[in-house]
Amino acid sequence: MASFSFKNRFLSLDQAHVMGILNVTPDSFSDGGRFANIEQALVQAQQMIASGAAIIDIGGESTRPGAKLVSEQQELDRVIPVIERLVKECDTVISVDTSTAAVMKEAARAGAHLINDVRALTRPNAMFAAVESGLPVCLMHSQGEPGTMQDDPQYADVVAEVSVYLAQRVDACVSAGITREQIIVDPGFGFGKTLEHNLLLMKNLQDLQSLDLPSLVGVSRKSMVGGILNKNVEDRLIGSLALAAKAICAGAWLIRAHDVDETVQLVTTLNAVHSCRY
Ligand code: YH5
Repeated sequence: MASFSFKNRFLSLDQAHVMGILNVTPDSFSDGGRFANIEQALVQAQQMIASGAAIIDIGGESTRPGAKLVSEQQELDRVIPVIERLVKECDTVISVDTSTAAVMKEAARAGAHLINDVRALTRPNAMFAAVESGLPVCLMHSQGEPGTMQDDPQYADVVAEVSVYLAQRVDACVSAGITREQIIVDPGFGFGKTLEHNLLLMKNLQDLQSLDLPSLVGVSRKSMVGGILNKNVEDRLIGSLALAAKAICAGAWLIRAHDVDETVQLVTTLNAVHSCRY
């Protein structure tokens, strides 16, 4: 039974798992002050863990299309207290969704187990901070910055370009001192991609397997689902689950999701089929 190690915590590579999304951006909370926000985030995390999340992904920067950049200090203030508490109070893998070197450093000190970077360690000092932390990393493909990435994304061959980009970032990490065993890759659905690009990537997702690394897929509630079904964000669960099923069948290892209970049911069902012996 092969497993991926996150410092002192481990996840089997022989089955798929769910990463629950914990947003600690101010727009995700009513204005109850910092303490109330932390407590509310912890309650939400414990609910996701009870529903079977294998990883909790904590993010303090909104990377939705058109979102504004947050300052380093804002990001630190939002995520570090939540990481500190969760590492103490649960035995789930704790991931930090950040591109900022200082946040990576502080998150590692606070006990985080994974750095999830939608900018694949391209920001100044991010590679160095990740190497210094000794933590595994998730490298995601993106074209452009969240503020403008959906303006006019262009590719000659989106599937090939995403694969080549990820392979190059993996090489950069290995050169900097991160081992291949510490790397997860992610094609970055919705990050500088039209609906057509997202569909092509999903249809050909098995091509990513040639990198021979575990992969993460995040489609939960994204505009890709909205574009297919013409549904508002609160009505995208079924579409998100359908894409998650397709992703697992194409070899994805982790599914990043808001609706953890439903996504765990989906993943557990497919795991049962895939581990059936005859
Ligand atoms: C991802 O795919 N995504 S943040 C727009 C939405 C809904 C959700 C309503 N961090 C990923 O979740 N990290 C984010 O429309 C991520 N992979 C990895 N590794 C964006 C997000 C979202 C955006």
